[in-house]
Parts: sequence; structure tokens; C-alpha cells
Amino acid sequence: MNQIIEKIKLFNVVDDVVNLKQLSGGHINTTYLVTTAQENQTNKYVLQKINKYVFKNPDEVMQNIVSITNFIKDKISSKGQNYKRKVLNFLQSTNGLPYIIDENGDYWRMYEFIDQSVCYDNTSDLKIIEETGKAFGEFQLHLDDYPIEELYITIKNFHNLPMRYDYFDQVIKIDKFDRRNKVSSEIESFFNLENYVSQLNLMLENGELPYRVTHNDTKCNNVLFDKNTNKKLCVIDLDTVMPGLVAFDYGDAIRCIANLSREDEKDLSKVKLDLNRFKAFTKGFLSSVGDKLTDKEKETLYLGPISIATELALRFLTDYLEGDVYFKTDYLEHNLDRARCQLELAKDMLLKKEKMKEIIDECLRENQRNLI
Ligand code: ADP
Ligand code: GN1
Ligand code: MG
Repeated sequence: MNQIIEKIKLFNVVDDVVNLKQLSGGHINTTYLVTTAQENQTNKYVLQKINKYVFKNPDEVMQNIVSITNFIKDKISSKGQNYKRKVLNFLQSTNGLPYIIDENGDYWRMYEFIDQSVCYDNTSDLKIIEETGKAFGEFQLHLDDYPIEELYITIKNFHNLPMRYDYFDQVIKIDKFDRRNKVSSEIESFFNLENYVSQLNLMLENGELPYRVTHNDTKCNNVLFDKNTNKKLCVIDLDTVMPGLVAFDYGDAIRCIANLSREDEKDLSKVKLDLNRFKAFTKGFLSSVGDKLTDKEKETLYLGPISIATELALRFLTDYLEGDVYFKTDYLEHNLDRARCQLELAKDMLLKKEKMKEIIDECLRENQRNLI
């Protein structure tokens, strides 16, 4: 506790720390809710240790984040709106930087906690799902004219399926923890899907699809809503904002929000893409970004959910085979359960791909009608 209080002081926070609570929910960083008080006034902050195994250059991560949050603040202010609860506000430390480095070489950052907010790991409420679509769509729209070449690449080849497969192949061969035999049927399924899910990356490489400023981690609990109205407030977890594909942001959100089960469900009969949830998210997302997309982006959007569910399954299994070094886990075979669940979801999506295409087209047509 004392060590944490010392860190907080380095962010020029002079009030007394009256409560400190760890926030779970994310798989990567270590996050605390800090409550401070001075006379009758209390304030809340988030203190976060950046995962340095995942982010090799936290300084570049923070340069990206400060720059994009300032950019979004200007966009919101120029519409005459208040950005306070709509974008993350980072504190400067006594060294003039938006982070501190502790005696272990760990990077910590601090930002304002958005009070009276809530986020959802999974919800069946179609209004909230549509609102999540609008939030991620609007996030992309805000950054549409951001100078993309100024962004640092915070994780190389993050959504590069061919590279993920190459690495998986190496990890299987090494099989450091002797776990490969247990997952031979999953390995076979992955290789059957390889060509199909590599299509988007190939189209990106040959210029058929454009790079845009994307969030790259559009999991549903990375959006905060107002506790009372359930209206979107703020997109958080900005470490992976990088040049990327619209279909991947769309797909990552779908694989999270339109799955009937939790992300680590062991009972695979519960793992299903729900087409009503799919439609609600698609409607919200495309109502924000639909008009900006090229024909090719529209045509290939349905590949995003299938590719990202497969990619994530592959990443979970890779981590299982490597001894669980990347994602936080709660029990021994957690990454294996997660991998099986996401793989099952990808297979269910493949069965529903024609339906997915129809719904996307329907939402795009509806956008056109609303424009007239
Ligand atoms: P991770 O990279 O580990 O996912 P996040 O930045 O997403 O870390 O934060 C973890 C959790 O902390 C979020 O899912 C959310 O519940 C909560 N949280 C983070 N930032 C805020 C904030 N500014 N206001 C309210 N809650 C927050
Ligand atoms: C991680 O940080 P968090 O929990 O929002 C991961 C995502 C995965 C997600 C799966 C930087 O997201 O890519 O989709 O877990 N983030 C990083 O739950 O690897
Ligand atoms: Mg998160």
C-alpha cells in the first residue's frame, strides 16, 4: 500500500488516499481504482501498471495515447461539447511525462476514473449492444483524419494472421511444456482455417484494403457507459491504437459481444454467434462509419469476426503451449478453455456467414435510405 501511495504522489496528487481497489476485467495490465479525499471532496483515479512483457516500449505507447486523446478532445470541443467523461484524461507526473518508472523498471500511468460508469463483459441488451457499435464506430470516425504515419506500432504484427500462424507453428515444434498431444485436434482445425482467415491480411498487403487508425482491442468491456442512462461515454484501453483494418475492429467487437457465452465457456454447446446481437452491433457501428467505407471494405467486413475469433483462439492456444506467459489466467488450463471456446465460435460464424453478409448489406442499405 505504501509503495502505491508513493507512486500516486509522483503524479502531483496531494490529497489523502482513502481507498485502493484492484479492478479486474482486463487480461493485460494491472489496474487500481484510487479514491482520494481532502476535506469534503473525494476524487477517483485509475492507476495502472503497463504490462512490459506485452508492450516492449511503454514510452511510445504513451506518446500515441496522449496524442490521440488530445486529438479526440479537440474534435469534441469543436462541436461545443464537454469531453470530460468522453475521453481518458491522463495526469502528468513530476518528471513532466504522462508516466513514472519505478525501481523495478515498471511503467505506471494515472488517469481520471470516469465516475458513475459501467462496462459489460457480456450483455443481452440489444440497445447497449447497438450503443457499443456506435461507440467504436465514433472512435474510428474521430480519428479518421489523424496523421496515421505518426503512430508508433506498439505491438508488431498484432493482427497479422499469417505471422500468427508462423509463430504458432514454431511453438508447436518446440512444445516446451509437453502440451501439444493434448490439442492435436485443435491444431488440425487451425490449419484447416489458415487460408480462409489470412485473406484480409493479403488484401491489406496488396492495397485492396486501406489502413485506418483503429483501436485493435474492441472488446466490449473497453467501452464505458453511463450507469443511469446506459448511453456510451468513453472508449478505453488505448494501448493498441495503431494503423489497422476496419474489419478487425468490427470483428473483435462482434466475437466478444455477439457470442451467447462467456469468453472462456467450457460447455461448447453454449458457444454461439447470436444473429440478433450481431445485427444490433452492426447497425450501431455502420451508422457511424458506414459511409466512410470503400466497397471492398463493405464486401469483406463479414470476414473480420471469423478472422479475429480464429486469431484469438490461436493466440490463447499459443500462450497455453508457451506456458501462459502473455494473458493473465485464473487457473491452469484457462488459456486452453479460452482457445477452445473462440475456435468453436469461429466455426459457428463460418456456418452463419451468408446470414452475416445479408445483415451487413441490410444495415448498409438502411444507412443509404437515412441519408436521402
Ligand atoms: P486491460 O488492458 O488490462 O484490459 P483496461 O484499461 O481495459 O486494462 O482497464 C481494466 C478495467 O478497468 C476496465 O475494463 C474498466 O472496468 C476499468 N477502467 C479502466 N479505466 C477506467 C476509467 N477511466 N473509468 C472507469 N473504469 C475504468
Ligand atoms: C486482451 O486488455 P484486454 O483484456 O482488453 C488482449 C486482446 C484480446 C483480449 C481477449 C493487448 O485485451 O487482444 O482480444 O485480451 N489485448 C492485448 O479477452 O493483447
Ligand atoms: Mg481492457
